[in-house]
Amino acid sequence: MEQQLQTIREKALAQLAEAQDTAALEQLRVSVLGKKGELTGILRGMGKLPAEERPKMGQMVNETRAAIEEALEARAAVLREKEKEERLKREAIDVTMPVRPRSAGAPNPLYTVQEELVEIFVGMGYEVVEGPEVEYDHYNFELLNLPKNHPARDAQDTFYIDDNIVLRTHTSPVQARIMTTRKPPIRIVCPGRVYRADEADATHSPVFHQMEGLVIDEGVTMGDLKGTLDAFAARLFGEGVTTRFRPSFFPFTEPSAEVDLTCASCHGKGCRMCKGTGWIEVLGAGMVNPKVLDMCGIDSKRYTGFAFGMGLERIALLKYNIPNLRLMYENDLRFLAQFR
Ligand code: 2NM
Repeated sequence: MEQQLQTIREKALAQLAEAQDTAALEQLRVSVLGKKGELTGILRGMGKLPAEERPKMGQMVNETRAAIEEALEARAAVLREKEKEERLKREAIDVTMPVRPRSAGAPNPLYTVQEELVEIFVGMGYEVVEGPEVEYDHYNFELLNLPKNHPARDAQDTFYIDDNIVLRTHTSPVQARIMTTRKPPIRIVCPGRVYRADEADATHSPVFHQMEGLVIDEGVTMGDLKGTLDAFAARLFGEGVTTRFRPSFFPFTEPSAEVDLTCASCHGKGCRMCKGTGWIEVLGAGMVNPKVLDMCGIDSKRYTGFAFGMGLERIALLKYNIPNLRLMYENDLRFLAQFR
């Protein structure tokens, strides 16, 4: 039995030195020290020994077990360290590795123009207001003095959802909503997407963008409108650019004007851009029709107001010399990257 113990011990120590990972070591531990292991087998066999030999034998078994356990633990420590090293090496991250290049986007010039216009008017104390693109006939037409059977309401121009609901044809309904819900003073700009059943070409699209402004207070005059738009023109296109008002007609303003800006290409001298006139048509404007004020619940005997509107596409085309509207709707990076 002593011989057997010696063999078990030597074999275990030899195998243990060979074990290359903690899993192999654990297998070894079970096969020697486990419930059905070799050493446990010896312990069981001790029952057959004469009683006087048992203590000495038991002590030897314990010594053997202790020696093997100690060697196992030492080897396990070495292997755990080795496995940790390997894992760290495997999981190492090279922080100096360059990232995969990512293509950056670029802002659409239409949006840049909108931001710029908003910035100019916010600087003059205006508030930005937005509203629904699917709008009631009531706000889009009725309150703006565009009664039933007015030519601008023709099915040709307007996308109808049903008898009472349309895709807004301008952003004025947002202003009508504000007029019906607030008291003057009112000073707002309304940028946004609008819809008209137009044939698409280089300068027309069934979906386009507008920004309209509205100021209502006691004593607001056409002079305030002129001064405001002059300041706006200079901020947008540079010092020296002013406005020229030509008489016009809109149902929602009276009087109404088409507003030209000094041609920024030739500074008013006359060129191809302005067809020799020195002026470029950019806005519509006027004094808010008293009928509109009254329909919206604002007392036209006490208050007056001015309003103006412009197409963002047209301003972007002029400002960035873009030849075709479509370029602004396709978001081709070869085009957009020129505005980064
Ligand atoms: C324009 C031209 C003239 C306008 C009028 C109103 C409202 F709601 F106050 F009546 N908002 N915008 C207006 C006036 C818009 O766009 C060419």
